[in-house]
Amino acid sequence: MSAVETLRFLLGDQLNRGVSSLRDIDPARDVVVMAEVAEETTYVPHHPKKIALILSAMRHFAAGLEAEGLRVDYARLDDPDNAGSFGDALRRAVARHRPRRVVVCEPGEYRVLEAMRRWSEDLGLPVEIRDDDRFFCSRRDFAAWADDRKQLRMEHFYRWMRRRSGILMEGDAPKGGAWNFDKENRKRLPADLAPPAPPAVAPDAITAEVLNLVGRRFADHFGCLEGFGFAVTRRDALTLLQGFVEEALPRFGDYQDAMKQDAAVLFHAVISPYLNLGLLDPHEVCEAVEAAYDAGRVPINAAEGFIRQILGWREYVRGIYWLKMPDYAETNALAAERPLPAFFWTAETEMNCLRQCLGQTRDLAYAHHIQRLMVTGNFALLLGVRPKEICDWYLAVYADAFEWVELPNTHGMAIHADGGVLGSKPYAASGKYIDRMSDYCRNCAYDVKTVMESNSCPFNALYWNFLIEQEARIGGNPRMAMPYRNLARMDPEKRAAVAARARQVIAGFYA
Ligand code: DLZ
Ligand code: SF4
Repeated sequence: MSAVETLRFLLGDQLNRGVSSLRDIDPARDVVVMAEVAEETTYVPHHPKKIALILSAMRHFAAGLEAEGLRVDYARLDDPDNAGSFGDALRRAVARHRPRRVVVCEPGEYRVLEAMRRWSEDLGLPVEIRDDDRFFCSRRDFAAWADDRKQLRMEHFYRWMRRRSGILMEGDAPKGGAWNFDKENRKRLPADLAPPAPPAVAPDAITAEVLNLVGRRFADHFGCLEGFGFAVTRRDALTLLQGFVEEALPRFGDYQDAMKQDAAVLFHAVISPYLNLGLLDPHEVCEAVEAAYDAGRVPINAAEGFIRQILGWREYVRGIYWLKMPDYAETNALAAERPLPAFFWTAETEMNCLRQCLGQTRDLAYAHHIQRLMVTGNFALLLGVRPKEICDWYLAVYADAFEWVELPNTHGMAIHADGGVLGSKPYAASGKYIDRMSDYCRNCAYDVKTVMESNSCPFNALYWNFLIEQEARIGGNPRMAMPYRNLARMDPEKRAAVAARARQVIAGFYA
């Protein structure tokens, strides 16, 4: 075997043949190193389906590289001498192959980047950390965009990205005549409208082996492994993307924010795990959606709403993450100090909206954006859960959660712990919002219409109590003017009674 020139260390969320660390690979002299390691599977207690998805996708990707004639040094989690961490795995691979240098693509998490920056010194070898250019906007370009702005806002960034990429543009003008059709993404779901069957791929032999391993090893993690249906190859992920564009996308725009009892997916794509692992590329996803619009197969509110999530929101949160880390994770602008209630890890609660969203998270490692933002996230915001506890929960339980995307969405968007870096206001809402956007309240033991009764919806007392407790911090925010005008109409006795009712409700969460 010829001497090894370069080790190319590939992480579990870099599963794309075009990734920067593989681009100039020399099949004759280079070796790809991939490692399933205990530290990555347990630094938060990931959902078993998420672990299975990542390990199976890694094994399929490695097999594809080998089929192409590349050399892959692959460490399995159940190898008797498994290294335990990325650093150890690489050290051992360097000892085995004695390369001249190591090439990696930058990771999606600050914790891992910090470790990577020490590798060169630890190994006594050049370690080249390359940009992750699977995104529309590089970290450098985002920093330049953000540089001269007092306030960062997604809508400004998104329009800049539309112009820059030419996506959904007709010359200088947005297709459909407007930049944003957000107001047309909020329809209630008609009771008689049946969504298409949720996407699913049957496990093959490699996945079956991984499911067996994960079932044995991570039985104590929250989440159920049965019914695993994620795609684990690029080919299957592309098939699911195509199925989404044909079947669900036409209605995605209308019902993007809707929620329905016992229907997890509705008209959503569930492609975020594949995008975040590298199986799908955001450019091809946007192109597929724009082509469907151009061909007259989907309305503008669907195409624009979807593209906004990928070209706008996803890129924006990544930009914020890298611009603001590591300090970003430490902020606690609303002084939230309560622990995460235990039912987040069991789904056992009488609050139907939470039982639905938590139960489906346990079963599928999936919830759509409004379930995450307006049910679980809103609840954590109103209750004042410690930022790190709720962020680690999201990072653990969702199949698509990697820190670059999870942290800004939770810490910034959902619980406003960043004090408004990412979004302009806290998305605080009472039960009324949940009732408007779902059928959950109709099936709930609590009464969404009242605040003070023993069976009143807990979100209602929590909502008013949140406004009362946070008045000094957010009462002056112009975007909170309306809720604070409503609060101003509440006399002092009523305020005290609401606060007392909230204390009682909160005590119940920890009983
Ligand atoms: C999330 C995850 C898990 C569960 N397991 C592995 C693994 O065994 N090997 C691996 O290379 N990557 C894994 N990952 C993804 C990493 O945690 C991810 O690459 C970093 O958090 C950076 O985004
Ligand atoms: Fe949730 Fe309140 Fe509606 Fe029950 S009544 S489903 S707790 S919002």
